[in-house]
Amino acid sequence: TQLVFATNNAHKLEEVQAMVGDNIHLLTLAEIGCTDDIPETGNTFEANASQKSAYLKNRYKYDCFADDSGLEVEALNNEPGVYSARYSGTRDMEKNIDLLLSRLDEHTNRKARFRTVISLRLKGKEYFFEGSIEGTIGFGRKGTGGFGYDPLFTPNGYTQTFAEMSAAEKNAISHRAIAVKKLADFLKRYQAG
Ligand code: ITT
Repeated sequence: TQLVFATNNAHKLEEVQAMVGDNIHLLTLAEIGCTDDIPETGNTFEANASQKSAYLKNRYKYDCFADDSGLEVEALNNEPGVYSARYSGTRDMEKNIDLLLSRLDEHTNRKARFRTVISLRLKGKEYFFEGSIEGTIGFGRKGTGGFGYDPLFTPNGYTQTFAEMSAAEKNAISHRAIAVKKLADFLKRYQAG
């Protein structure tokens, strides 16, 4: 199967391709000649994932899926949430992480969760798959792997941040892994029946 993954985030692409294996060949936006800045104006992960997949489907007619994801921090009323990629007003993750740490400064409640929502568009229908993982936010960065807020996030039951884990370890337990497993199971059943 070939399926277009509507993302400009190379880290997401790498993670998801490793998760789905060779059965599904993920086509990138570059491979289908799309260099558009896909609009993302929703207030929820669902709305944004849906908006991204709809844009690609309408404009390029490909069956495709999109991932909208982010970090929800309990003490910050679930910020940065859908604003995770541009929390500080820029896509500079150093600044985004600094801002998050400073806003959490006076808080002892460090609980957070990562969430992913996937919108799949297949033969005129839309399907959603989601995943989340609970954990805590550290007081500084730890580790150099992964991307985004990974150096801050330690999943419950673990002692390492996502950025300290190997890619294989993160990809076995992450919010994205949970959502992608549901997507892959769906595609398997879909093709069988
Ligand atoms: P696309 O919309 O092109 O897919 P994006 O990076 O803009 O790429 P989002 O709008 O979904 O993606 O923003 C998600 C942000 O949330 C991302 O830039 C990271 O800062 C953060 N994030 C998402 N998943 C993450 C993960 O597994 N580890 C760390 N941070 C993550």
